[in-house]
Amino acid sequence: MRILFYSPDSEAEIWTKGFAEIMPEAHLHFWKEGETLENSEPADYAIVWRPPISMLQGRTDVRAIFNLGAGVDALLKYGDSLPPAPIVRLDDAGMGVQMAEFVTHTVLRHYRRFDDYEEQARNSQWQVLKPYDKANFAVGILGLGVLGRRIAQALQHFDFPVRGWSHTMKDVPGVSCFAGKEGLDEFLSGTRVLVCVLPLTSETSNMLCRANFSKLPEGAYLINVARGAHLAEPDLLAMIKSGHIAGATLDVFRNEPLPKQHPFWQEPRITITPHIAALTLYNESIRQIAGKIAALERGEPIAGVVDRERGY
Ligand code: NDP
Ligand code: OXD
Repeated sequence: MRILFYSPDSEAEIWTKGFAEIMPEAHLHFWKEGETLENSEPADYAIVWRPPISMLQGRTDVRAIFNLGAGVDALLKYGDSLPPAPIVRLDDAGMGVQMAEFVTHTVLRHYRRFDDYEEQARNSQWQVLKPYDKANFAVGILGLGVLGRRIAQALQHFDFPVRGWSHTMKDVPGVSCFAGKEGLDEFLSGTRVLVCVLPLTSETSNMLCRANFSKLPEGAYLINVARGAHLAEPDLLAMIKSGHIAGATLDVFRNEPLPKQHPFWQEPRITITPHIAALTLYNESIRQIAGKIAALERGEPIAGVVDRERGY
């Protein structure tokens, strides 16, 4: 079995070794610029992370394209230039627990005022601050999918009121659920910490904007772990300056790496991390993809097939 592979930021040797252990029949071929179906051997499957379209365009050989991440926006942006093969995303694969760690840490840091205490410590200031009231500290999660639900579960352990917003109505124990455009305003009006873990689609792009921020209570906090294009950047800066938004932790940006001259770096109420909220884990991803290839070879259905119309 021949697998066409592209993931420029990760280590080829680890993938080769990992697949060799679990799928000895598979040969991983690392795609190089200039290779097309015409001038290279056919492949059975493709495994990719943010590939150039020249890698995939016109490839009628691959039976499925596996995305080495949960978000498929970097693939779907190519539209009809993509081969017709099913696109399969990573389904948790160890990312759920990382997201839960990242978001829980950030919520606790803000709720327990560690961000304020860090600022005080920088000024050698010893002062006890008024604690926030947990009953008024609801965490609202935009996106109640694989990762959003895992985040909700983790926050519930600390007794935060948790709300979630999705496309179709959900029933998640202990979570106040809202759905669709008609449920958004009510969801936002009771959300003190807004967590974005939505896929990037034409419907969700720029959702984190002035109009929606205005519906949050005064002093709300933003955590964006989804995609940079969800956020209207000037709107966030303006809302932080006005005091309506207390601060934000941002893991994803329109341009990554975030350029050195970007104003976010100068805003002390914004905490920046370099797209690490949930990293793609080698072993978990290899196991999941190998299991799905085996299922496809047996003619069985698999989870995580992307709906191209919906965009996720
Ligand atoms: P899922 O597909 O499992 O979940 C997506 C959720 O978003 C679903 O609940 C879906 O609703 C909801 N949704 C989608 N569109 C809309 C809409 N228009 N209105 C309301 N709700 C909507 O995705 P995952 O949880 O696996 O991943 C989510 C995203 O997290 C990824 O797409 C990626 O962008 C990001 N990510 C970021 C990482 C990082 O390190 N920063 C790492 C991994 C992922 P419904 O269930 O009703 O369809
Ligand atoms: C993903 C990501 O989508 O790493 O998995 O951002």
